[in-house]
Amino acid sequence: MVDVDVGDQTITSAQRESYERGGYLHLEAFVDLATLDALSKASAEFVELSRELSASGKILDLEPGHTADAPRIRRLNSPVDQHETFRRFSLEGPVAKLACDLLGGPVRYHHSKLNFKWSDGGEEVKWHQDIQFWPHTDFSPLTIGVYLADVDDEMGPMGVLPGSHVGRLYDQYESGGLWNGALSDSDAESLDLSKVVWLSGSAGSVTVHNCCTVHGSAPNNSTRPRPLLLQTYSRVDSYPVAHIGANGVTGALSGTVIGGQSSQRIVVQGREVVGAPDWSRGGAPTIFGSQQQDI
Ligand SMILES: O=C(O)CCC(=O)C(=O)O
Repeated sequence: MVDVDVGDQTITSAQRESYERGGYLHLEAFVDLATLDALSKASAEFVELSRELSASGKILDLEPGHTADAPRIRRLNSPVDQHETFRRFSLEGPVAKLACDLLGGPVRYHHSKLNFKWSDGGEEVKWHQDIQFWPHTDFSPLTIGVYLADVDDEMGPMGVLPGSHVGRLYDQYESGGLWNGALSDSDAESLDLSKVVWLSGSAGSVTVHNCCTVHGSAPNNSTRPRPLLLQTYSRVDSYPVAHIGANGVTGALSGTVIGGQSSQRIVVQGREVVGAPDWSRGGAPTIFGSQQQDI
């Protein structure tokens, strides 16, 4: 369990309603300059680390053209597990508080990533919804993105389709049965993409999108990388469904409860189950140990 400073609300009720209605939010100047500087320094450490690598690994996902002299990083995986600055920021900092404010109480951290979208052609992210990647027991999960640099329209900012979070949940497999992780061309063509909102913004601004919101981003055609630090949280009574997609491989800190406690209550088919404590980190006692109270 992690405490967050429960001081002032990070958002107004109008902003929360706007998120609930549209499935997204964009807040300018949300992260202060000192924090932003610390995040950028931590990020730069991984750029240096990448110079020693010639292929993607567990920590860094590299573009094919990556070299020591001209790094091209696609993603830092699970920054929260890689660096104390990222851990503190995502689990105790202003974005954790924002998640609590948006979800109306304690939250459960799920995963994090830092998408660099490198300069001069850093790759597009096709239209997709997140919930199919890591289904939960409800649709509360949301992802908060923090731009670590100023991002204009040329740099492939996050694009969201307002209202799509209450619409259809798409099958993101290809017709041959391969996982594609994106809407099919025909499903994408069925959407009114003229309504997409492109969330360009200055360093320190944040984007929020619900797990069902259709979103994506264009290639980065500028000369500057577009680092976007993303972290996902759900309501505390929402749980990832095991053995589907990324659930179970989202890092050692996945499941951390922020801003309160978990009552371990879950509603399944309309019936409330008061579940046992979380033994995923400490190992489960046997029923004998629990019943004899010698755990
Ligand atoms: O980096 C982006 O522009 C979008 C990232 C995203 O949607 C994802 O990684 O799921």
